[in-house]
Amino acid sequence: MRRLDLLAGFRATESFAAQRVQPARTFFAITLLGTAVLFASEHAKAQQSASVAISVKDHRFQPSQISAPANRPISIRVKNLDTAPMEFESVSLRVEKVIAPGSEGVVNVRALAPGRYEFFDDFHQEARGTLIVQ
Ligand SMILES: [Cu+2]
Repeated sequence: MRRLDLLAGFRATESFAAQRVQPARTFFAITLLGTAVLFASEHAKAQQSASVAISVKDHRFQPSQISAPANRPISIRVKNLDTAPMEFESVSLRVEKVIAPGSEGVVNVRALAPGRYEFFDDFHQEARGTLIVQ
């Protein structure tokens, strides 16, 4: 009889312990979730594109140098202020986009390593510029 009481007591303690485990498990799950959210937002920040603007007037880029942060996709807004179409092109960036006169085009570029990336107007090759990624 005594032994049974002891066993019942032990079982009670055991189930009590099991109940105590729940909050710890919840805490662990929340911590894990929090960490995941933190990593996801850091990743989102890294993937958020940086925006740079440039214009073309009289077949010249204005300004002729633009800069953007490294390791983030870049979206380059190109405004063509001329009366002729232009084509924003870059071999190193592997992009090419025709922009109608008086309109604007967005050239999206992948995340880049720091460096200098040349671009030009393929229709008026005297128009040249540099994207400085740092
Ligand atoms: Cu071209």
